[in-house]
Amino acid sequence: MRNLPVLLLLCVAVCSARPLEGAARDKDNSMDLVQHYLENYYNLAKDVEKFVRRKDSSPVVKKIQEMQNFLGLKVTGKLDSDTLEVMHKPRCGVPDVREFRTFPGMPKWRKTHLTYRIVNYTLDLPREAIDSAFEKALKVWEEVTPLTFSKIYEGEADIMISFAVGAHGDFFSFDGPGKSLAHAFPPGPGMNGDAHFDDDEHWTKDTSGINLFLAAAHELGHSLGLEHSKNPEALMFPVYNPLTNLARFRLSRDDVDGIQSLYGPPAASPNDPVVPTEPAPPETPAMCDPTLSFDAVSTLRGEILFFKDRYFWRKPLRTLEPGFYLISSFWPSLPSGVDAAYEDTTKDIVFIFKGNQFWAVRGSEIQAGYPRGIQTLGFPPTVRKIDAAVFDKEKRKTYFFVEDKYWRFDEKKRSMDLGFPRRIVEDFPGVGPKVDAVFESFGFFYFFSGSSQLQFDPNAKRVTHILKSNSWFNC
Ligand code: TQI
Ligand code: CA
Ligand code: ZN
Ligand code: ZN
Repeated sequence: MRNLPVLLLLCVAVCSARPLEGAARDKDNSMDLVQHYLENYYNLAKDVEKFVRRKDSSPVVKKIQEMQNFLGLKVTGKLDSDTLEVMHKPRCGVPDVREFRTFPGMPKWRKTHLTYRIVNYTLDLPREAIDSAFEKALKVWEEVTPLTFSKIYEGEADIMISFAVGAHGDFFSFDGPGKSLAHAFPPGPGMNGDAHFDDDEHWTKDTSGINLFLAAAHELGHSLGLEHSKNPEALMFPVYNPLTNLARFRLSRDDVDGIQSLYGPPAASPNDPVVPTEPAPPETPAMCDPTLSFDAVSTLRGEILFFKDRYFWRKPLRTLEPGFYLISSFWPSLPSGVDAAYEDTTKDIVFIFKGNQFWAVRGSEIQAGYPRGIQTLGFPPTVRKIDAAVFDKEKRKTYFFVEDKYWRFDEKKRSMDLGFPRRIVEDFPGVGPKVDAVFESFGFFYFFSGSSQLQFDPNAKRVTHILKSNSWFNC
């Protein structure tokens, strides 16, 4: 136990200054007790070694102070007799740790859609790594609240993010490498909500320096109204923890409780179960499940991508077994549960739709300037989402399916053709009334609806085959 010597020193200091009464309270017993007490009720030990130590205060002293503060004792940071006495009292097993906190007056954003702007960039990392760190950090909070964020590139955003050194226009100058790493202001107008990062730190993608994603997630917690938590498991714990397992990063229950105390949980979507069940880990779809349906299907450079929830299957035409991947492992900023996707083979771009937004990806790269609103394609505001989309390379037209209608987009003119929407049943007899997904292969359109799939010949205007949705997977 690495912290035992610390306790020993402490105890020697305390004990020699003021010997403890009572024969039973010999040093060894007391130390065991203190150690156990702080471990069990104040989360000591498990985390002590993990944290970067601050110059003035060892974690043990901090824990003692925390406990004294909570129990209304004089905050000395020392094991004085009052403190030891409390520790000897019988206790019930509920930890005393008061956990998340909000700022005085509980400031929070009075709207759910917030803007952010990355005003400048550190040279420590490539721009896209910085964009992605902030995107991922915002997503951490977005996933557990009704809040949504969009990035702006000029003007005043709710959350202005910047890198600076030394004095930088607020009362909290940075201080060269180490110590103060970053800070952020609670919600409100002007400088409130903003987050500043010390450019004298070495910002990294991993944890060799200060991990930008972790710091951003912590500071954005402040920007949204969370103060520090006493729970050492929490992202909002006041100490940067370089041993965080980034691959398995999760908000703690305490962070979620904290942010939801301000904003509530995410808005229910129509597909949510009526009776809230356990927050069960999301199910992994099985490719040979006969009831399998897809969110969207598209080609990509001669392969077929089948999107489902947070995942997609990738099927090169020649290989039998498709690969199965997390969407976020290919495109970290894409959402899960996409609505539609199509490949414009002439541009080598796949367009991916969710809600009223769409993204353009070339290979693994999201194109600059996305997401855009679907209204920019010519949809009226009444169209809230697209069910399916497919590109016809001969005519260079894209078909968008929305409920029981479809629209035709001219990729050369970049505008919607006149005379649309039309009813799907009129021009795609046998298909619909609604479709989940569609893609094109060797001149055929393949339409998906639930667990069935239709091969459609657009020239003959008829269905040529009825298949199961997962017929491409060689089940
Ligand atoms: N900066 C402190 C922090 O962000 C500043 C601060 C102290 C603060 N008390 C506050 C901000 C109360 C808002 C409300 O906690 S720090 C990180 C980082 C720091 C930075 O540089 O000491 C963490 C402390 F950058 F990694 F997020 C902890 Cl996790
Ligand atoms: Ca610093
Ligand atoms: Zn500042
Ligand atoms: Zn903080």
